[in-house]
Amino acid sequence: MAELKQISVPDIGNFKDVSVIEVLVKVGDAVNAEDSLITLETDKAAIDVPSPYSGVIKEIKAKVGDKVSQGSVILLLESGDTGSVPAIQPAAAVTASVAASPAPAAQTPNPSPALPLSGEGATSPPLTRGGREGLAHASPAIRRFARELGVDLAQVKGSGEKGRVTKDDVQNFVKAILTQPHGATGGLQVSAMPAIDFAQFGAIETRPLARIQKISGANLHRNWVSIPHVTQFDEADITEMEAFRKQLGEEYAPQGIKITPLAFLLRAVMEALQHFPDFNASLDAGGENLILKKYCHVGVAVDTPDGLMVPVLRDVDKKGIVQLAKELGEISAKARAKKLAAADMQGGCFTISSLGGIGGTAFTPIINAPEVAILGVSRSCLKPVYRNGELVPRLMLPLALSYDHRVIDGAAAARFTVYLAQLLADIRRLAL
Ligand code: CAO
Repeated sequence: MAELKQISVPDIGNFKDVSVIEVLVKVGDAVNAEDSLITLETDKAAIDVPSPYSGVIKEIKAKVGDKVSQGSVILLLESGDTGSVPAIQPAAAVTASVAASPAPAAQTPNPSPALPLSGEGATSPPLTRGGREGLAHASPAIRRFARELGVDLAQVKGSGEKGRVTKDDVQNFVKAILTQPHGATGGLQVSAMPAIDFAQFGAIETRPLARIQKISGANLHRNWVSIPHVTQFDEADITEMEAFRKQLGEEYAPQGIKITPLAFLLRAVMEALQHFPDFNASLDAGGENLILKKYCHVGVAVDTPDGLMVPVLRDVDKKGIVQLAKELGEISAKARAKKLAAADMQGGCFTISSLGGIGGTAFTPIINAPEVAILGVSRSCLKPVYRNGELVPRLMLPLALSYDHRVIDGAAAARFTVYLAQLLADIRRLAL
């Protein structure tokens, strides 16, 4: 007949007031004799307390953070078994100690290279990627569970206390791998970031990332690891362009239109895209064909208090500089006011990221896939330039073109930036 049994901490050697670091079961769970119920952590070892009987968990008395000693009641179990509570053998504790007391994550060296394996070289089973399982912070029961599923614990981010890997973490890891679209990693296999308890080094504050940062962060990461980026640098002499821009700016200021260098850049980029159509293109999903676009929509990176957004200006080839300046002002204001619709950010052919209003001399922008190139613009600077036998002061604009090397050759990229610089240096060409 079923009987309600009180399960308590068995003989755990000389340890007293030991922390409960994980409760491995919940009310209603059916367990077999020897299944792990809770994990305790001493200063030397993590120890799983096994169930002495099979049965169903009726009530849990211990919770994470409790301090327990031999005899402390852990839970109530309804069981038909008879028998006595087995003591944990010292040998078991020693085994646990070896398996589960890693060096703190922060000091764990990562022997694997950042992007170690190609698809071909990856010979390990799908869920075991690195062989660093012995260094992960997890209880013996979780290690066993992970081993049964073929999960390399070093790949699993622990959400438990001090970055400890829990059963849920292992399950979520498996779920994430199984629901990942085929080929999503493009054959790249990277070892997981170690979970570090920064509080061990000093005071900290935890602030969740903004929603936009989470979304754009995932896209940036994908683009960065899956596209072979090269960045071509150049400079454009915008001395004349600036003089004209200022004149135009004064004319349109009463109408509330701010003419910034970016409006000229949009126009010049459009001309360059028409001259070099491979830059106004995307690879198809299979990576076998280049889709050349007959339209010209250009995205502009906008810095908002919640993170980076990239609204798209439509039909740039059909608009003049003043119209582009007006739309740029409107769309960046809309982005900052969080009023952009999804459609405002779709369909871009190329992106411009301008940090010129802020400063800096150069940076390497990340391509906004499925586009194949992006132009980074830094702050213009007055420089001595050697011309016709003498040094003359010229206003130079730094350009950085990141391109997808699967689609664009280095020579084509250099031609593109040279052409762009020529257009900006002699804006009469923009009217051609
Ligand atoms: N060199 C020198 N001055 C420049 C310049 C350049 N390359 N580009 C702009 N400026 C000047 C403008 O003329 C303006 O000067 P005044 O106020 O004296 O007229 C000032 O800098 C500010 O310009 P702005 O930022 O208001 O306008 P913009 O058209 O240059 O840029 C926008 C608009 C929306 C692109 C910009 O505000 C922005 O958000 N930039 C950041 C983009 C970003 O975060 N990129 C990084 C992506 S990767 O993380």
